[in-house]
Amino acid sequence: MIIIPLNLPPEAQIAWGKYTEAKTNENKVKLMENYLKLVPHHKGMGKHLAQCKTKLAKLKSDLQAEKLAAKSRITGERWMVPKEGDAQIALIGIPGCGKSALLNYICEREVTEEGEFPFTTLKPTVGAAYANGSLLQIIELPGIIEKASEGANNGPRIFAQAPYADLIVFVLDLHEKPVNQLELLIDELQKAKIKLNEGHNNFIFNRTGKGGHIIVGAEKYFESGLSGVKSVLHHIN
Ligand SMILES: Nc1nc2c(ncn2[C@@H]2O[C@H](COP(=O)(O)OP(=O)(O)OP(=O)(O)O)[C@@H](O)[C@H]2O)c(=O)[nH]1
Ligand SMILES: [Mg+2]
Repeated sequence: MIIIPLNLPPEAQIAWGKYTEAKTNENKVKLMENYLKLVPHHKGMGKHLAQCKTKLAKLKSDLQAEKLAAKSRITGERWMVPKEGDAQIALIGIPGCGKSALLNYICEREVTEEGEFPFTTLKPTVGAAYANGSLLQIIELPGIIEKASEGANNGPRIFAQAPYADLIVFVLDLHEKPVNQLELLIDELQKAKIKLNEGHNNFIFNRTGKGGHIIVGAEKYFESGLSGVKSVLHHIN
């Protein structure tokens, strides 16, 4: 909590009052900036000014995170979340394992509803947070169930997003046989041809003289026919 010095000039007192009444982060940033212009910058105010500047920096980062989350909110039939910010992080887990709770905790606000029953989050849900100066876009993907890779619970749409993430976080409910959950997640991701702990393949597209293309570096994917070809296309950024 910021403690207000007793010897503030009247105009700064009024500006502080306005700041404390602001409801949105956008207004808080504006009003704090205005307040800082009116506070005398002498030695006695050093500690107070430092506190206000720290608060302003936090407000600015919260505002940026809010804007990023709003920009990438999923509406209507749209599912794919375009990458915004410095990194995209996907939270993956079985239904009801605590993905929404974790998302809300990391983002320090109620980004999404936590449900008493599984299958509460049915579409990708996006939040944002700052960590060490980096703006992170965090996506809760709907729960993965058995046979998701074959289509269950929108599995293919979930797996279409996963390769775009810079990091996939497995969220496990420690009360519900976590090892089984982990095995299920890894199994379904592998069946969906999503590579874990490997870099992107370096595919090379060579145009042929006759108007076609040769793709170099994708041989192992082509062994599985059309689904392999689709998988290759998914892995190309
Ligand atoms: N005690 C406890 N409860 C938790 C924790 N994390 C989540 N919960 C509760 O578990 C329930 C499910 O949590 P959610 O965060 O909605 O789970 P989810 O993975 O988002 O679920 P779906 O969106 O349905 O897939 C909610 O009632 C949460 O409040 C935790 O760490 N401890
Ligand atoms: Mg959820």
